[in-house]
Amino acid sequence: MKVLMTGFEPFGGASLNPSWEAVRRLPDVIGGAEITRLRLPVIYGTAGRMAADAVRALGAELVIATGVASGRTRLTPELAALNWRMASLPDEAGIRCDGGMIEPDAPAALMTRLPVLPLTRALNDAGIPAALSTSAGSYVCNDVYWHLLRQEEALGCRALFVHVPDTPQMDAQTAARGLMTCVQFLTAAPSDA
Ligand code: PCA
Repeated sequence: MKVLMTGFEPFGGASLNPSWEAVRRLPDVIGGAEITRLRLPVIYGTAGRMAADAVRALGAELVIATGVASGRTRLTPELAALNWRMASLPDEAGIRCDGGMIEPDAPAALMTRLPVLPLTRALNDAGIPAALSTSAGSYVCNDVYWHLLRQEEALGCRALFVHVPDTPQMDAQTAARGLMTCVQFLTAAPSDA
């Protein structure tokens, strides 16, 4: 099984992005899954398109996109993506979105079909502080999640977004261990669970 893992480039003048620092530490194989890592720019639309193109090119059956959420102290799998862009911070192409739908004729929100509550429990059981989040925000992380969930059927790929805390709330090694647990849990056959 092929799995795409994405992290983001630094943004807003930061020198590192903890999501990429975690993703780049992942091994090439986790359980039976082949891992491909992709670093996305923090740009509305472009990042989501790049992630979807990579899923298509790889034939990935699972994509786990990650980004940093400063202020959080736990790994937070995201339940849903909002059809909304709104952030005071411009993206890295200089675009600022003051509030508006990503796709005007589409649903207001989309939920992942992956078992996020059992996954959150599995993370905590593995010693990784985790909590289910009901909001991926309305900046570029949410934008990527929206694009992936919206195209799940067309891509034949299940999607999950996971926010990682900023350092030093969680070090890159622990975040990477948490992402490995996500891959193991989500790629295990039901009989292995
Ligand atoms: N975090 C931002 C965008 C990129 C990132 O790592 C977010 O939460 O939207």
